Amino acid sequence: MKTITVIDSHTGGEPTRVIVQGGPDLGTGTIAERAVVFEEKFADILRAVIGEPRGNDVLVGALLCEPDDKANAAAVIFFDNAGLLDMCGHGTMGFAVTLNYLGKIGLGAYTIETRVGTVGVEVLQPNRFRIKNVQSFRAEKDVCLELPEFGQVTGDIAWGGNWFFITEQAPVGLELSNSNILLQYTSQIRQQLREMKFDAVAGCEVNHIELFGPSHDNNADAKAFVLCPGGAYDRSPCGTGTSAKVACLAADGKLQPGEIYRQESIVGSVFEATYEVSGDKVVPFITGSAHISGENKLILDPADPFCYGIE
Ligand code: PYC
Repeated sequence: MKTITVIDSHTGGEPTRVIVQGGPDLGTGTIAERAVVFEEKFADILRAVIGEPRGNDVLVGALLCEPDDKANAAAVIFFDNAGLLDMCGHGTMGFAVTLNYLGKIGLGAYTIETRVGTVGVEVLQPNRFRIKNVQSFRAEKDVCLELPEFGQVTGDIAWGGNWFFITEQAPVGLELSNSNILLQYTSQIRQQLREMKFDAVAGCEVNHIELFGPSHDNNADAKAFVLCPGGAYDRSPCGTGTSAKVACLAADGKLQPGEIYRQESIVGSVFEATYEVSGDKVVPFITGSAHISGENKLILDPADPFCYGIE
């Protein structure tokens, strides 16, 4: 029987499961190259770790890897039930709290390789982290879509380590009790985007949909609902989504470099963001809290008909 050791954590309510032992051997190369090997040769392991019956649609997985450049603390490949994720903000905090729990890092600043670039992570307190994300930018403004059941919606397309469609239009309030209708709405937006081509997106899918509304929390500037690629909504304020939003606010002149913007999630957790200018893009800094929630040895029994998940 094969065993895989995972550490579970959550960042503002959104779970991250880090494979710390027993993961696949991806050989050598950049973390982007090793991510391709993971996806092409070990999709069964990905499903076994993240999918039912061991996991669920909300879980984000992270494979702890050796860094290609020893100056970096670690390398990581993020994934969910739909496959690989480019970057993951809440997941980087979950990864950092895990490295801290394992004694691999302590308070201080580190760099971590992801498939879309090296990111910084500062351990401010044992459960508090500040990420320096990849360069982020708005690619398209005021993209208009016609949805079959909800009519017209206009939004921006922005990169924050993943691709986002960002809109302030929603059919109902951004409340947890409305999550089913918000899922239907954002899924229709995503379906519509699949049928469109955007040069700036370079053949990738705009696979995260981010809705904005007012926050009723004095500690936040806006509230977000984010549809993730696998069909679940992000319980955290979404680190890459906050980065994409910051890029849009910066492009509109609504947020100045160094000024603080606070984004609330649908469950009430908050990320704090600032940015620095980098040419015609921005470098977002996202601060949030993550907590360890479990340590588990997964058992992969070849006699189990659902050993590699339910397809
Ligand atoms: O925090 O960037 C994020 C994220 C992406 C998908 C789920 N969370």
